[in-house]
Amino acid sequence: MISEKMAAALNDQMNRELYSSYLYLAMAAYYEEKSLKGFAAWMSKQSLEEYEHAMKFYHYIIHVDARVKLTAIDEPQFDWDSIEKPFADALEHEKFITKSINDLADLAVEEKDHATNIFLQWFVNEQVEEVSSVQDIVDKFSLIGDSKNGLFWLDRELGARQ
Ligand code: OFO
Repeated sequence: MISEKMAAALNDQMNRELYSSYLYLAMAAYYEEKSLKGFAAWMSKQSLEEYEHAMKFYHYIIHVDARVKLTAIDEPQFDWDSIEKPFADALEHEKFITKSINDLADLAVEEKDHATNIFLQWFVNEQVEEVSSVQDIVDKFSLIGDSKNGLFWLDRELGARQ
């Protein structure tokens, strides 16, 4: 069993993961509209990954006999003023998610909830990967600057994401 406070915090994180999925889908749609199919495909895969993250919380909450509570998902932004801005925003968003995962892990330690703390370690590691991969893309945008060739190359590279 987990505490009510822990269950509420896990439900909040499930909502943030669903919001992340929604946000990346909005970014995918933005790139579809710009005919940047590779960026759209990358964001679409990211959206699916975030849905999977949300489902990990969903299953864990049920597994520990707590109550899943689905709350409203905020409406994400749907337009950006430059091609690289969604990735810059994604980086900020992943840093925010990292902080919220770390806060959850702190709460689990505070509550001596070892099982939840172990469950959260997967997310702690995942966030290192997520921030690093988005940072890498943001850095590539800086490198290519205004080059159209660079943009097409990056679109193709990101479209190859498995
Ligand atoms: Fe983008 O990360 Fe979920 O947790």
